[in-house]
Amino acid sequence: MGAGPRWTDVAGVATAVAGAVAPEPPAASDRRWAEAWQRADADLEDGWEPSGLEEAARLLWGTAGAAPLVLGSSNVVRAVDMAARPAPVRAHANRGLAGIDGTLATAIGLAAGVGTPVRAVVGDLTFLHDAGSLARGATEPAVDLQVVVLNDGGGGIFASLEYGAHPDRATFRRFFTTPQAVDLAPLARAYGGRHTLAELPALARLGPPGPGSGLHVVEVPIDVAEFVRSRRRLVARALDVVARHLTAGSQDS
Ligand SMILES: Cc1ncc(C[n+]2csc(CCOP(=O)(O)OP(=O)(O)O)c2C)c(N)n1
Ligand SMILES: [Mg+2]
Repeated sequence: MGAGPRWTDVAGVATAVAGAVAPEPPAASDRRWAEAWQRADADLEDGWEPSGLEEAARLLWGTAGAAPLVLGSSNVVRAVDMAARPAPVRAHANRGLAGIDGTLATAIGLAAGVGTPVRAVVGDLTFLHDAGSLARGATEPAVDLQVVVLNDGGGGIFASLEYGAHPDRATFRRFFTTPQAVDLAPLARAYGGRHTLAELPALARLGPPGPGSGLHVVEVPIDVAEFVRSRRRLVARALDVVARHLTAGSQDS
């Protein structure tokens, strides 16, 4: 039996399910292997220049203050994972790394339930997918919600995945990037909110949402081409670093 209240073998195919395995001190070779990975990681981090997307993620994480932070899926949560420095931030994210639906509803529910201002950081499609959640029943209390939209003109993540190599750029844009022709400023106003267009450097001065700030949509233009170039450089360097630190023989040097 496992230590938990239910069988861990959901499909019922195991003949034996073990409980906790007693930890054993790692063998010297395991330790050297782990240390080689740690050195490779530090080496990679050393020369890393974050792209605009990751810089925005780092700033928004670092300036969240006491406001709970809701992270949109796709590149946002990944950029925070890559770039954020350790800080006592209360972060929330829906459904792991996938599902772009319901993120604004989550942020509004959190603000209403916890009773504090909330900052949400989302991609442009994530924002548009759930913009209807910004509608407030006329008899419902307002919440203080700052929504930072990292607008890279559609699903930027697909440019860095295998679909990004599609030979026909128009087809790729239409069916994968799916950029939208929606003006976020009047949209925010229609829901009783304010809208600010903020270039990346101005983000450092964007404080967390405060009591009584209501709905504030902060739109930040993000250069997706720069993100893709930076990601390619990072992958190339990662392969190089791994080759140097982890190929046979290099562990003992
Ligand atoms: C409900 C739902 N529909 C579609 C998808 C597929 N999907 C994953 S990421 C993504 C693009 C999201 O775009 P955006 O919010 O702008 O984030 P970016 O990729 O630009 O960081 C889509 C459509 C999904 N995850 N969930
Ligand atoms: Mg996007």
